[in-house]
Amino acid sequence: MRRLLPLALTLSMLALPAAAEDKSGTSFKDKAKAAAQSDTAKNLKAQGLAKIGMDTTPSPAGAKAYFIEPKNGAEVTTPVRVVFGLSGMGVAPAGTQKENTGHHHVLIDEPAVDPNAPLPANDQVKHFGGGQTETTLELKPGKHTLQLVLGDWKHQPHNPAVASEKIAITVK
Ligand SMILES: [Cu+2]
Repeated sequence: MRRLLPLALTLSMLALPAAAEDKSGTSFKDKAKAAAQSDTAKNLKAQGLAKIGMDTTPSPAGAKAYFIEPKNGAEVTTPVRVVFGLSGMGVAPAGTQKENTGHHHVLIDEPAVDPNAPLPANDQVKHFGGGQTETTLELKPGKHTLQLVLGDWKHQPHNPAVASEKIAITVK
């Protein structure tokens, strides 16, 4: 019983502003409260999206990454000069959070990568976080595949991903 009484008082106090609202319309305080609640809802939504790996940076429609060099099917000698092409977006160094930009990555011989996570850096995934638009690769003789994938400021592919077709080359 001693616990029920304060609860009843609290409830009746909470009911009062609602009654006032009915008479005078929505007060500024209520609007602020509603705004705070909707911010909370937005934050919760963002957190939820982040949890399922959907916090990717959007790419504009029609953005394309492509190889200027080498051409698909080319026979080349090592070191292989690779020139990156990008249209519909701009190149920005890693760490620079700017709309419709990213930096290039070259994927060599089809490494498994998660499109919803920052790209790893290893022998098969090369980052060009300085904003480079070309490089030379040391490749062993034989057939190789190359693919360009643009990453956002945190090295994560955009949504939808901006990636070139996979090209096949033969190193002599
Ligand atoms: Cu990167």
